[in-house]
Amino acid sequence: MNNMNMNFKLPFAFALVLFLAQLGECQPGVFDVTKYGAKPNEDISKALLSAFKEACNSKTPSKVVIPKGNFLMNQVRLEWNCKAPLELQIHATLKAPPNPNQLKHDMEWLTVNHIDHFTLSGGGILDGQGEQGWAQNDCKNSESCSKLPNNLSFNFLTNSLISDITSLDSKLFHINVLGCKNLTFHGINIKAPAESLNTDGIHVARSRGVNITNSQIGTGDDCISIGDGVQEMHITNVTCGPGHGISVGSLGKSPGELPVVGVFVQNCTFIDTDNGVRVKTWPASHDGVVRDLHFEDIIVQNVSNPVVIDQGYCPYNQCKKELPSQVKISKVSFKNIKGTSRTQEAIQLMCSKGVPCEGVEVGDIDIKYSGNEGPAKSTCENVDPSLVGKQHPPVCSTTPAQSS
Ligand SMILES: *[C@@H]1O[C@H](CO)[C@@H](O)[C@H](O)[C@H]1NC(C)=O
Ligand SMILES: *[C@@H]1O[C@H](CO)[C@@H](O)[C@H](O)[C@H]1NC(C)=O
Ligand SMILES: *[C@@H]1O[C@H](CO)[C@@H](O)[C@H](O)[C@H]1NC(C)=O
Ligand SMILES: *[C@@H]1O[C@H](CO)[C@@H](O)[C@H](O)[C@H]1NC(C)=O
Ligand SMILES: *[C@@H]1O[C@H](CO)[C@@H](O)[C@H](O)[C@H]1NC(C)=O
Ligand SMILES: *[C@H]1O[C@H](CO)[C@@H](O)[C@H](O)[C@H]1NC(C)=O
Repeated sequence: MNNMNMNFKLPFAFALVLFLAQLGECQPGVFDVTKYGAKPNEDISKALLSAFKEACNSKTPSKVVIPKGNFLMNQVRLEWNCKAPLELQIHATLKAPPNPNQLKHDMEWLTVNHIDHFTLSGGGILDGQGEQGWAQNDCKNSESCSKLPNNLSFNFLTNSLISDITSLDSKLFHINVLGCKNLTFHGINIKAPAESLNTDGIHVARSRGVNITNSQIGTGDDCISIGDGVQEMHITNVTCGPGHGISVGSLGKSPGELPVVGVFVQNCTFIDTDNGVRVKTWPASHDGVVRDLHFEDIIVQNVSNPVVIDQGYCPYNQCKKELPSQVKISKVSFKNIKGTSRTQEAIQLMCSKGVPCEGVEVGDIDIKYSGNEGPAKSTCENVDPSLVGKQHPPVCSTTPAQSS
């Protein structure tokens, strides 16, 4: 391009920019919910839905924006055949109705379904206002207790990103992920009190390529729980606590569960949690497969049970515990795990006598028991791990109950 051409084009481009700027708030591709009737401290559900539907019909990438401020939001499901990538920017604090009886039981609070190239961002806060709901949760007494809505639900998203969002005090699970492919969570902050029941941080099932990075999760239940059918999941630089740690499972309770294959937990820290990294399967279970789990570079601080395989998991004591789990666990490694445990049980590898664990590798372990009843110890059943590097406490060395 020669100079003359440039000279001619620059002022023209400048005029075009001015003209676009004069269109003012109607920036192309930006759908601000306040232009659709959303008002502070009022329910924005309808406005959000309208803005979303228009954005979704746009043939070029679009943004739905919830600006800074406090808004109420009822249950919303964003689900449409979007024509181009769509970003939902939540800069606001959104509050759920506090009374769970006001909510439909067959719907989450905010659901996003079936979108390719979806992004949720904006640094906003989703406040589930769960306190009233927790008081009604009777999961301790009943198995069919999942009647409270989850906070955020992402289903069948592909190539998507959830970043820079805070979820507070969900009524039940904070974030539920099902059927997604290539979904990244980055910079997520989840908070609920240690005593809130079943407020799992992020639960993922039947998904491939879900990554969770640079996030902080403190809840009353699992930090991250991994259900059946999860493949190629990477969890990196996540801090958990309080709560129950990162769990694969529980598995084996229902027939037809899909294998869990390829879970990588790296550079994660657990503070004041009940467990660190854990695999749990039910006794008297259906068949199942868990393969290729790798836990590496983990710090535990004041964690009750830092490393756990529990194939006799039966939280409400309603199982036939004498019948073994049929979920086969293989190719699992625990490497470079350091810190302190709150009980002597630093390492528990309790595999099924029906299908003993295979290919378990334990690398460097340095866990000190912080109490004074004696040293930290390990307990092992039906597993014969290969040991690499140094283990403190010694792992599976003095256990009589090795598999034969
Ligand atoms: C997920 O990402 C991988 C690697 O980038 C790609 O090959 C695959 O097609 C993606 N999956 C979907 C459903 O887009
Ligand atoms: C998840 O992380 C792994 C390891 O860093 C990477 O190979 C993979 O591409 C990531 N997946 C996505 C969807 O970003
Ligand atoms: C780990 O995540 C935290 C946010 O929880 C972030 O501040 C920090 O920079 C991350 N570290 C690395 C090495 O990415
Ligand atoms: C873990 O953290 C270390 C030190 O911050 C860093 O060098 C390494 O790349 C990290 N590993 C992963 C998988 O992020
Ligand atoms: C260890 O964790 C327990 C349970 O969360 C907590 O009550 C206790 O204060 C913690 N101890 C220390 C020394 O942080
Ligand atoms: C968060 O709270 C809302 C309102 O109770 C609920 O609908 C939603 O499902 C919760 N999210 C998760 C993932 O638990």
